[in-house]
Amino acid sequence: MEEETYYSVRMRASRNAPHEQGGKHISGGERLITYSGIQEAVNGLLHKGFSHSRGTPDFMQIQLESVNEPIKTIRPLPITVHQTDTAEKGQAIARTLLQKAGIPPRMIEKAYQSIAEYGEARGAVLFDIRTGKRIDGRRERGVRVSRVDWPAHDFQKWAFEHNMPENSRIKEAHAIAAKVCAHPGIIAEVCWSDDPDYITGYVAAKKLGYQRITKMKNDGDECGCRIFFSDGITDTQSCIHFLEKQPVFIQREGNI
Ligand code: PML
Ligand code: MG
Repeated sequence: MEEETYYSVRMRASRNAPHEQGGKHISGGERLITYSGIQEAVNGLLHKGFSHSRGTPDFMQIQLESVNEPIKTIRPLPITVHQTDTAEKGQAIARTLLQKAGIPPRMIEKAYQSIAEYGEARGAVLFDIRTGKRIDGRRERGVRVSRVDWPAHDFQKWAFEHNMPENSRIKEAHAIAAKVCAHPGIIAEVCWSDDPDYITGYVAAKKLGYQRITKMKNDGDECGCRIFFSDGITDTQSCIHFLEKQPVFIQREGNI
């Protein structure tokens, strides 16, 4: 039987100029689908970019590439929810969870001291917990986790079983967290959105699963953050290559 070709579709949208010319980041999105899914994916990404609380973009790029490498299958992380009523309490829970994941408190402190700078990156920051330094070398671009998707039927079942809303934000956050935690050199991730109307974030770790924290910042705040904590990565480029280029499907059941 002929293998079906998969395509990576990526969208990025900004305002005032393209990102690389200093425009404000509005939205981004990723899909990994077959030919028959391209139309729906492009429409969905177009809609996502143009219905954003960070503003209306005047630059958008939608890029399509065929994927030739075999697709790896990864299980979603187990989920725990922490209900918080203030950003301070939410951030305190996040720090405690990062410590439980194995990050020394002084390294958590060090990362948090640079949150304002790290939040400026469009993608994620890779932070080495042995040296306390950012190691991705990507400046304002950061690392963009790509080529990851969660096929609709499997995600819908998962959302139903876990009593979670069936929306693309939840799907993408869980897919990214599962891919990131699957890298042997990354021990945890912390993330909260840069969208002013979205205050929920999470800590994810191999040891802890996806720990959802319902309030990590105040309403209206456009400062988000995504940090991957690495421990003992010797080849940073291969880690970034995995995050950006390794095709991955999230799958809750069936053979892997
Ligand atoms: C984002 O919107 O960029 C990240 C959202 C993270 C939280 C998703 C959730 O569990 O609600
Ligand atoms: Mg956003």
